[in-house]
Amino acid sequence: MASAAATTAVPSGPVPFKDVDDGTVPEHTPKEEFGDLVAALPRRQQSILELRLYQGFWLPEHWVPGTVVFQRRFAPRPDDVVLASYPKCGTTWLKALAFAAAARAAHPPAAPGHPLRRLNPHDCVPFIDEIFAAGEEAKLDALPSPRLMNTHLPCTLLPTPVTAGGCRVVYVCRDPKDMVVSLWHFLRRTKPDLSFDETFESVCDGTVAAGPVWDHVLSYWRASVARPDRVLFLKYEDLLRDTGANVRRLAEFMGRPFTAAEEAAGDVAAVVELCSFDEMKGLEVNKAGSGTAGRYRAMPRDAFFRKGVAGDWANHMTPEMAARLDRIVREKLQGTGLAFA
Ligand code: PAP
Repeated sequence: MASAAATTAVPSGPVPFKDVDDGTVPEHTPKEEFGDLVAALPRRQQSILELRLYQGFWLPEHWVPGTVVFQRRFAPRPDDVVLASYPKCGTTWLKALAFAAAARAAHPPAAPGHPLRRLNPHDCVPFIDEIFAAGEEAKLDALPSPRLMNTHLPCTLLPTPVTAGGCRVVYVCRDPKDMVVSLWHFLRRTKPDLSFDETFESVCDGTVAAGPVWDHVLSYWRASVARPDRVLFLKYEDLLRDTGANVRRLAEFMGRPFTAAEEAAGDVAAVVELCSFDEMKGLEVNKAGSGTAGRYRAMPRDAFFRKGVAGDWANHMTPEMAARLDRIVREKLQGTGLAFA
């Protein structure tokens, strides 16, 4: 007689993280374990956030313990895909696109019951360092392969087994001017009187969460140049221009290229449609209330779907401000082969 193990179908990933998160909370967290390390780091207050300078980047204080444990204990699987981004540069969209493309065999993108129609993308793809911050890495271990996870950490802060090529990394960047605008609107959901100028200045001088932004972008750019087979570098503006072409690149990079039959069946277009701004913004799950996973627990879900365009900076900053930020970024990126148009 076949054993139960042999007759039970082995689940295949990626699966929505929220569907497998049993809600258990460990007794001890890295916050206690690394309290002294955090307290010894240089500190700056930036608007609502307490920042600590950790290995060259200003991290929100509450990110640091999880980052340390992530660096020390994360063991990538070869088929893992880590989605990386600077905040407000297309994280939510990339999570949706990558999940829809990678899980399309189990969840056809046009299906009414697709997980992305009932879960916010942040509930499908977990923040890795946050899982480590909560001491919940057993939940990551329990995820079936291939796993999809994400981080806002720069490439130089990722665990060595990841930067050594132990898994694939997909990075999305965005014109920093539009990032500032998006960040300001997002932070205002928590601090309505936050001035745009304050947010802008913090980005320009680098003391902003996960900043300086140019060092963040360059860390992944350099990695993608050195190891294009391991690090895929995407731009939000390119995704807007031709989402389908980038979904194909993404699927191929993740080791799941669209077949001719899938192309003929319109599966690429179905992924694009499912993850489109209007579709995602219109879903009940992304309109109602707050309560995405972890870090964004208290954030209204609609805060992740504001406008979804390129060039909104022109409605928020003077030409002088735009020229100043452009100049800073241009100088920092000079000679690297990377530029924002
Ligand atoms: P996060 O880092 O906090 O998760 P992130 O998703 O990177 O945020 O950024 C949110 C931006 O992506 C918002 O930009 P905006 O403020 O300029 O409008 C949001 O509207 C945009 N966005 C979210 N989902 C999509 C999507 N499906 N298509 C295009 N843009 C999107």
